[in-house]
Amino acid sequence: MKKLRFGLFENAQTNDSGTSTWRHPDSERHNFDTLDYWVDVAKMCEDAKLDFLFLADAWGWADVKGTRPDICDTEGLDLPRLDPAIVGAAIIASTEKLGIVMTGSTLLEQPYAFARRMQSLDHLSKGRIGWNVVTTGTAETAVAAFGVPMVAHDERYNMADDFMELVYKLFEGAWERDALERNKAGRYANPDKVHRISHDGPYFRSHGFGNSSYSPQGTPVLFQAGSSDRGKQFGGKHGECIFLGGGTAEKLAGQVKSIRDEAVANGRDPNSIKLMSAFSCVVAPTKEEARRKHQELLDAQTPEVAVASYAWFTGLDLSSFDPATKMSDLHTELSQTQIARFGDKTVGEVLKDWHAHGVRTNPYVGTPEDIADIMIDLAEKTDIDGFLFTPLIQPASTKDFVEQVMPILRARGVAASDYEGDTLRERLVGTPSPILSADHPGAGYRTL
Ligand code: 9WY
Ligand code: RBF
Repeated sequence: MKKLRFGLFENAQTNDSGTSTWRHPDSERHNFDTLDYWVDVAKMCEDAKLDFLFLADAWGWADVKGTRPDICDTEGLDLPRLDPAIVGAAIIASTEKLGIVMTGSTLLEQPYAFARRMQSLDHLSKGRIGWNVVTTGTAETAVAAFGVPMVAHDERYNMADDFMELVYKLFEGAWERDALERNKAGRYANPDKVHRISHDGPYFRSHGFGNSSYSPQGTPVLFQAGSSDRGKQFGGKHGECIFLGGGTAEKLAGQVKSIRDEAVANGRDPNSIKLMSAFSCVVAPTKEEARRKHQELLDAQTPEVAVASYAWFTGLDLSSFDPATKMSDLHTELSQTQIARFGDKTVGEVLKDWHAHGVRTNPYVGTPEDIADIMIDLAEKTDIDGFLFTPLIQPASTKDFVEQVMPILRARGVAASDYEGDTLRERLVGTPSPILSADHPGAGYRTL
């Protein structure tokens, strides 16, 4: 079996993803706005040889019929946050090999400034940066805050395609890879290798020179997580690593196949896209202890948090519907994934599910051997390339996972015992060099 890849899902806020776990005695997340918190988490990832630390991010807040529920503040549910790129920059200094993947919105960022931010991080980290490209599902309150017009779900992806074309020009085409000579007796840069870019797209325009030079990876490793139809199309074109929301082996295998097919339709090698499934677990030396720990987490959750958090993702107040309503009858222009994932379930069933695990996948509960068996079985049946570990409480759940489960995965030969390759792209995507492979659409913008 191929060696699996591992990332840790994190969020620079107190209480993410819809479960009210910040009050748990082992949770340190209420200190998310301290450097110590992030240095400790990053070191734990690097000691465990995880491939990367992923910082999710979103804008906006839960808004139910124009009102923000008080519970969002009392439970630290969606605000306040820190900027993931700044947290990422802080982590660079205290790590050497760990990849750092940040979420950035193609709806709300300015491509020209955003490209420079990514290039700066890639330079300073010597090529350890990834960018999770999102179109921002929680758009309604976010666009109000930014003072820009609302854009519908699928159109947000058209906008994202335009954003990508412009940043590829800046990442790949503006400065050639060897433009800088840094020769005190000669010249600093070769002017023949510095180019004007020109972009007049349907949404974005830019003319002139790139603000940063070619960084170690050129384009940061491109991550994507959209599982709507339009999201999958976008991922199959641009994504090098795609996050899947988790679920049964059958569901995952279907998603893996459709994304690899989309890659082929875009002229790409289907195996060059790495697919990583979100994965949660509650692990303890005995099954009984694991079940007890899980019950503690369920008891920490309240129905009000479940309702408010679901509303944040979709704008829908599930408590206002008849519990027998079919989810497939609901519609949102916010995150459609959060309706589609529940198939034919009813509103009442989804409220129970959300109470148990929020936006995360339902956790597996068991001994370290049980969890390792489940992970290996899932990987064998689905052709995924690895897992994005989504902890229920931080840092305690990650500590349990890396101390109890990772050693078993390593002993069974499915997890690497050390970092291989210098840059995140070489290590994770397996390219022969740090830059985008030739069959990726971004490589076409490179000036040779
Ligand atoms: C995240 C994991 O609904 P769609 O399929 O279009 O912003 C795009 C959003 O609407 C979703 O796509 C999808 O990208 C959601 N998403 C994540 C999804 C998964 C499965 C594991 C992580 C995700 N992280 N949307 C984020 C995130 O950090 N920010 C975000 O806006
Ligand atoms: N964030 C979103 O803004 N929209 C999503 O649809 C979304 N889906 C996610 C699915 C999974 C399985 C995971 C682990 C995370 C997801 N996130 C999503 C990211 C994250 O949970 C979210 O930004 C924070 O919860 C915001 O408080």
